[in-house]
Amino acid sequence: TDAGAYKNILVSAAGNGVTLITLNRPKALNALNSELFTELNEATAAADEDPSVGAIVITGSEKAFAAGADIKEMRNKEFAEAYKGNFLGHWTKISQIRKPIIAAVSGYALGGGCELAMMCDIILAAPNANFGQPEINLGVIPGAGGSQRLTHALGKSLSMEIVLTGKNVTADDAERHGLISRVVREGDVVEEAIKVGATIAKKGQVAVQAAKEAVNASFELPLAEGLRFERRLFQALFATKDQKEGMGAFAEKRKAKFTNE
Ligand code: CO8
Repeated sequence: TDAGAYKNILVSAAGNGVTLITLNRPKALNALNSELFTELNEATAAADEDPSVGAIVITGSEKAFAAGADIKEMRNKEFAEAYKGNFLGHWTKISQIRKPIIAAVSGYALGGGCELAMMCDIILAAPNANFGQPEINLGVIPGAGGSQRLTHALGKSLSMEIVLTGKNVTADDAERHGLISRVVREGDVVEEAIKVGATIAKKGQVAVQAAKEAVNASFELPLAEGLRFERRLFQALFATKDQKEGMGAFAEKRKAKFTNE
């Protein structure tokens, strides 16, 4: 899709194989309405298919990564309509993107915003980032992974406290408890996320996709199955030119030039 066709997001090439997607409803603190998510799905799917892209960065504004699903859009929904129409079911598509996605979070990442960040593979945060699942204050519960991915990341006690009381956690707390990989200096989070993306985009892309698949399998498979899955993928990579190039370059003391084959 032509990037100019999107109304709720901005898509740009950040160079070095990185696509930058900026959520762009700043006045609504990037509340995630259905149209925004459809656009996000289209833009990430397009990047996934584009051979010149090796990683995707998703960011919001200084004040808000995203303050949640759009409450005004949801407030009058009824059960039958939500259920039959699989309301917000299309949100799960982000987690099926094969290329690495890095969330660069500044400000509020609440409700669906926190869930979107957790659907990404790596979360980097600005010092003002704030994570939470305030759905309990709205008479509902998290609906896009908040009760599951948050618990995998933070453990039971803190996740329960966040989900049951609606309290938010700071960037430092999120780092301390393993929700994010690190806090980045003020003003630098997007640039740093693009740098990480560019580093990944330089690797052999077959191995990158296999690595993402293997790490994600650890959230779904029992250990023995996960180890078997990892080993099979590892063995399969000996069928790639990138493996010959990578190991050959090491032995010959030169830099590897991967061709993604
Ligand atoms: N939905 C719609 N509009 C929003 C949202 C939102 N989630 N968050 C903020 N806005 C709007 C405000 O209504 C306001 O609009 P207006 O200017 O027209 O009045 C504008 O953004 C600015 O917001 P505030 O004036 O409130 O800004 P403050 O700085 O005073 O406060 C807060 C910032 C604390 C973030 C506050 O806006 C807030 O509490 N927002 C709601 C946070 C929230 O409850 N999020 C969870 C939503 S529910 C959810 O995400 C469920 C996901 C389930 C997915 C299910 C998939 C199957």
